[in-house]
Amino acid sequence: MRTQVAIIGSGPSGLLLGELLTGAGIDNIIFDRVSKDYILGRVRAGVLEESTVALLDQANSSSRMHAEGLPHDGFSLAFDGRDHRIDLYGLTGGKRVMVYGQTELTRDLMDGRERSGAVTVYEAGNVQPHDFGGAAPYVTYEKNGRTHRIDCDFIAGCDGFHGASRKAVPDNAIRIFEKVYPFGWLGILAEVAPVSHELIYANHPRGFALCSMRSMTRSRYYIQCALDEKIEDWSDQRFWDELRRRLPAHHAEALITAPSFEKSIAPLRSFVAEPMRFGRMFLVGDAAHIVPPTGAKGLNLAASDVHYLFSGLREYYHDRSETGLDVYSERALARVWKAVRFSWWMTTMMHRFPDTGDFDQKIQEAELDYLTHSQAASTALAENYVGLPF
Ligand code: RFL
Ligand code: PHB
Repeated sequence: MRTQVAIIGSGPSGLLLGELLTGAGIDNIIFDRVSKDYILGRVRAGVLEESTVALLDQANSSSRMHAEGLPHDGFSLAFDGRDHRIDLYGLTGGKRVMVYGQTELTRDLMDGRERSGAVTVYEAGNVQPHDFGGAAPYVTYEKNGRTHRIDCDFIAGCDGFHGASRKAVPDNAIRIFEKVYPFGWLGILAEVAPVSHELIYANHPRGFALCSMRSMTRSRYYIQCALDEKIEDWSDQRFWDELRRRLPAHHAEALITAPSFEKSIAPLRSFVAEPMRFGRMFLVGDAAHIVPPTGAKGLNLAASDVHYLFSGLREYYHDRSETGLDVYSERALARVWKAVRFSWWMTTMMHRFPDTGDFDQKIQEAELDYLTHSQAASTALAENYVGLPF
């Protein structure tokens, strides 16, 4: 069997790339190691930049997002018992973000793919990219006891941080930059109205907390936790009590609680692999880079990679030009590093590190105080949060 672009991974980056390629008449097949239901069971990102929304428009996958998503014009930074609103809309000359769950976005893209009839192979075992250094790459996978081979022009490695694509690159051809943070986020979902109509990022001596949402009746809350915490040790009651302690009093009093229906711990890491192109294989999204979730950038970076790769592939097939593909890695990495910097900065400013004391807490509060009272500093935060241009 043959296709033009073989896409490994059916997460947001693989699906979005697939939809854009199909829309441009470029044949593609997606392979994922797990099932559709498994992918739709993952709760992850919640905040989309306007550029990500525009790409979903371009992929014809945005109608439910526009109907059900929540446009947000600002968010709150809480510290030292008070909170301060960052007016994203005012500070950026009219930009906002869209609060819409990654699960819903993924479902919309999968539905679009089903309608167009493009092929996705779920539960494909041992998916492997081959010969991407030459002119005739191919992908193999196992299904129903047989090994299948798909020949292609290009391979898009959209298979996340633990995927097979990056692992297939020889060590001497790739450079890794990494920072692992000494804490994680414990997150829950509950069927309750959010404590505030906008997100609250809270810095507190007991640790960071984030109040987010999926809708006006479904809340997503996170608290910073130690890396060795066990989910079984966190009853709902313990979670709600801890979250309340980390919020300013007026929010703590307004918090509505209910049994959670999802609870998980995510480690925090910054990671970049360079370059993002290896001959005829391109790494996209989490396969190439990870950011801590504090800046809400992971999914949005996956979208900007897709934008650059899609324009390169469209130029290749429609205009017979390789220029876009040649500059893919450089263009993508320039935007990636700015988001890595922003996510690292916001993580550092908002979290309690195990080896820091009262002095560092005071420095964080001074930085937050400066940030919230200086138009220049708030503007820099807002400009990065809504997303730098592609
Ligand atoms: P994904 O979503 O990991 O999808 C990769 C797909 O590849 C498949 N796969 C394989 N397939 C075949 N063979 C293999 N060997 C394979 N290995 C893996 C997997 O099954 C999967 O289906 O990567 P993608 O598409 O690049 O998307 C990236 C985003 O998922 C990620 O960046 C965001 O979720 C990060 N993130 C956030 N991003 C934001 O922009 N805004 C946010 O508010 C935000 N919040 C978050 C987040 C991530 C979080 N966690 C859990 C890490 C909050 C959290 C808690
Ligand atoms: C979320 O709603 O899951 C979310 C929102 C903002 C972040 C991270 C996660 O910075």
